[in-house]
Amino acid sequence: MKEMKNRVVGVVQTAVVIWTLLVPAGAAYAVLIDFDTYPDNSPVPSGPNVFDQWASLGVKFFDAANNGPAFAVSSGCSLSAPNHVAGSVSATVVSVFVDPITGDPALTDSAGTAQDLCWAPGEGIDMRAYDINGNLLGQFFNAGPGSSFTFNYPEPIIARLEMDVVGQGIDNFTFNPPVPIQSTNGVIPEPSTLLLLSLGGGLGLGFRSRRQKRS
Ligand SMILES: [Ca+2]
Repeated sequence: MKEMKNRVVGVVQTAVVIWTLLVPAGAAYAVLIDFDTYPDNSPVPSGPNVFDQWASLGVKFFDAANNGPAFAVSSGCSLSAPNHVAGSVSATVVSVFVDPITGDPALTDSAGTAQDLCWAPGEGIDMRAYDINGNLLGQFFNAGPGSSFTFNYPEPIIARLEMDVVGQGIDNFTFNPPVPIQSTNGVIPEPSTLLLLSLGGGLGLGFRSRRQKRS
């Protein structure tokens, strides 16, 4: 019996050691952007006001047609009130990942978005993930009220996400903190990055818990 207890204690201690190795102090967690406030907590006004204001968190947004700002829309349909986001001059909103310190291009292993709560058949967000060389990594047509979808990869390879808005608004955009490109060349991502893959997948469920009626 005593031997059994020692064995259990040993297993627990080993698990604690592994957890400590996998989750270093200060490990970063997925970033959520609701487009309702900027990183300094000031409100995002309606209009073409979604651009590089979140660069300090590792992402910039723009309209694919002119590389100018995307459009914040105050709407009762928004998943998180008051805003969701659409293009200013086209239907395609682009997000690029950047080093929060230098602003240089960076890569993430997980990125995606949810959409607003008012949905009709045929509506949705056509999402495409690209690597740093412009190669298409994955495509998904995200459809459904408040539906969330996230691209996940075992290493940071997503440089850019394109989102075609089809009768919907982008809201509650989420991604893992990007890493500078030079640090990923031939280097295996940190275990904490891999761990976040499994944690990040559950975020969308929380988004769907909020329900609003069409205004
Ligand atoms: Ca929002």
